Amino acid sequence: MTKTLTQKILERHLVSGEYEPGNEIGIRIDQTLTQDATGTMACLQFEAMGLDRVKTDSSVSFVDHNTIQIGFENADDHRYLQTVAARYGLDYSRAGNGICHQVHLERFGKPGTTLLGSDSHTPTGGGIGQIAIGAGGLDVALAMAGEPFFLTCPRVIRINLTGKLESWVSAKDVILKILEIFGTKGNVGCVFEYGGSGVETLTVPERATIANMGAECGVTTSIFPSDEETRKFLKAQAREGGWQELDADPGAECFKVIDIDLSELVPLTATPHSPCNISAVKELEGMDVNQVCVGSCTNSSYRDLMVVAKTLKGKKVHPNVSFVLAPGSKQVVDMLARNGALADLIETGVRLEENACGFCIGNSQSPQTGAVSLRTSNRNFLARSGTKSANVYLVSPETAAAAVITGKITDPRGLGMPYPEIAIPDEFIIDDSMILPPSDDPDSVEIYRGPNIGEPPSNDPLPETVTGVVTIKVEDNITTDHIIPAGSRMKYRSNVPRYSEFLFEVLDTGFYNRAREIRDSGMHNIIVGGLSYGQGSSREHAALCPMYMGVKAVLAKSFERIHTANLINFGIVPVTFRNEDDYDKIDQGDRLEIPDIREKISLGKTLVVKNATKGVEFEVDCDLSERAKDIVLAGGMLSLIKNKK
Ligand code: MIC
Ligand code: SF4
Repeated sequence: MTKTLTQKILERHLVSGEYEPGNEIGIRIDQTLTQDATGTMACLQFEAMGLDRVKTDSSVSFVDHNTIQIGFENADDHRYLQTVAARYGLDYSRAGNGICHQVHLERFGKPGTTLLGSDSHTPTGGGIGQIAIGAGGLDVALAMAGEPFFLTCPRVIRINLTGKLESWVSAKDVILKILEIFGTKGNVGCVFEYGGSGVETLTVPERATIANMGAECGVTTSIFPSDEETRKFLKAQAREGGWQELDADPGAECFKVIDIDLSELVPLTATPHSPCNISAVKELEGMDVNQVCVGSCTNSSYRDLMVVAKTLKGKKVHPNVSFVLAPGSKQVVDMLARNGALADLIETGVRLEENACGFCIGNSQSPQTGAVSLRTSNRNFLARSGTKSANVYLVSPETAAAAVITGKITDPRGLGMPYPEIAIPDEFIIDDSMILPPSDDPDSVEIYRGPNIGEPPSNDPLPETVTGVVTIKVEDNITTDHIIPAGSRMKYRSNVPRYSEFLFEVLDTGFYNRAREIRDSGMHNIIVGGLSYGQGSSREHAALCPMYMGVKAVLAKSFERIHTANLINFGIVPVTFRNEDDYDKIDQGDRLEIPDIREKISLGKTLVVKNATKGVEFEVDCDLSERAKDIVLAGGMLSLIKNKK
C-alpha cells in the first residue's frame, strides 16, 4: 500500500489508536521545544508531575519572547527556566541566541522525527521533514514526561509544487498564495504535505517559511520531503548524521491534491487584519509606508536577511520609514557580521533589534497611530503590533526591502536592479555556546523561583449543571490575540491572576470586571463565539485565564485545534452550535443553563442549552473522545492527574 510521508512518520510513532484519518491517535514525541512565554507554565506543570528527568530524546527550552525585560518579572522567569533545564535535562537556549523555531531548525531538528512545541509555529520543522506540531504548554509538559501526544489522525492535503519562483518572488509569496486558497478556517485536522518537482528548487529555509505559516491556515502541521537539499542544509550545520531520505510513495492517496506552479506566482501581501486577506503587491503600489519590520520566525533566516542586505546595499532608508530588523538567530547575525552584510545594513540606517521575536509579538516597535506597517512576520491580527489603529501588511523580505527604499508599497520586480540570488553556504558558523546543556549533577541544582512565579491555578470538577451568564459574545475568527493579548501584557504569563485582567481587552475592556462579578456571585461565565474560535497562537493562557475567571463553557460555531485542546486541558467545555442560526438566539448578558452537562457528557448524550432570558432552548454538540471526557469531567488535566495519584 502506498503511503504519504505523514502516514509513514506517524505510524512509526503510533502508541495508541489506528492510523485512520478522523480517529484519535496517540504518538510518541521524540523532541520538544518550549519558549519562555509558554514554557514557564509548562515547566511548572512538568515539575508538578514529580519526575526526575525529561523522557524525550531532546527537549530544548528557548528564551525568545519576553526579552525586553521592563521590570524584574521576565528576568526572573528566565532564571527559573535555566535552573529547571539544568535540573531536569533540557538544553537551554539563552536570551540572545535567537527565535525558537529558527534555532531549532538550525541546531536540533531531525528528519523523520516528531517534535511537539508550545508554540503554534513549531511546524517550521516541517521544512526538514519533521512532523512538528504546536500545542499548549501542558501537552508539551506531558510529552516531556514521556506521555503520548493525542491528536486527530490528520487528513493529508497534498500540495504539488511545479516550476520555479521568478526573481523577486519568494517563499512568503508561496504561503500567502496557499492562504488565499485555503483561508484561515475550515482546515482543522488536515496536514499540508508538499511534493512535486518544484520542491527541489526551494532551499530548506524557504521550505521552513512555507511550513511555518501553514499554522495560519489552522492545519495540524506542514511537511516537506527530506532530500538532497535537506542533506546540504544539515551538512552546512555540521549535522549531516541526522539526515535520512524521506518522501511520500508515488501515488499515495490523499484527501485533496492541489497544484501550484511556482513560476506563475507574483509578490503578494496579506492586508489588515488577517493573514488570509490576500492582494497582489502590485495592486497596492504607491501606498505610503511608515514602518518596515524584517524578522520573525517566518523570515529571519540567513537567506532572508542576505536578500534584504544585498537589495539595500549602498541605499538609505526612506525618510518617512522606520526600518526595524530582528534577526532570527545569533548564527544568522554572526554570518552577516563576518561577510559584511551587517555593516551594509547599518549603513542604510536600520534599527537593529535583539535576535528574538521582538516586534512580531508587539512588545516593541509598536508603530505610530494609523500607521502602515509592512512586516515579514506571520500574523497581522488587530492590535497585535501594539497599536490598535495600525494597519499591518504581511510581505516577503523582498517586498519589505523595496519599501525601505521607496517609502511606498512597491512591487520589488520594478526596482530595476539584479535579483540577489542567495545560495545556502557550505558551512554555517557553528557556535553553540549560548545553548547550555543540562547539569552533570542535577541534584545539586536549586530551582530559582522569583516572586512573579505562582503555582498553576487548580480547578473544580465540572458541575452537574452549568448555570451562568454570557459574559461576552464575539464574532467569527476570534484569535487568541483577541482573547488574551501578548505584547506588553505578556510579562505576566507566570502570574495568572494578574494576566487574567487583560482578557478580551482588545475587544471589550469591561470583560474582566463582569466576569469577576459573575464568578464571585457563584454563577458560571460562558463565552459565545462564531466560526474558527481560538485561531492563532498555542497560548494556553487563552484557556487557563478564562478557567481562573470561572468560565465553564465556550459555545461557538467552530473551534481551532490547539485552542480546543487547551480548553479541554483546563476543564472548559467546548460546545458547538448544531444549527449555526442558534448563535443569533443568544445575546451578551443572557442567562443560560446547560442542564445535566456532566451526566450527558459522560454518557455521550446530546446537550441542550436553555436560554432563560429569551425563553428558548436548542441542542448543541460536544464531540469529545473518551480521554477528553475524563479530562473535562475532572476539571482539567492537572485535576485528573492529581486524582490518579
Ligand atoms: C505567537 O506568535 O502568537 C506566539 C506568541 O509565539 C504564540 C505563543 C505565545 O503566545 O506565547 C504562538 O504562536 O503559539
Ligand atoms: Fe515569535 Fe512571532 Fe514566531 Fe510567535 S510568530 S514565535 S512571536 S517570531
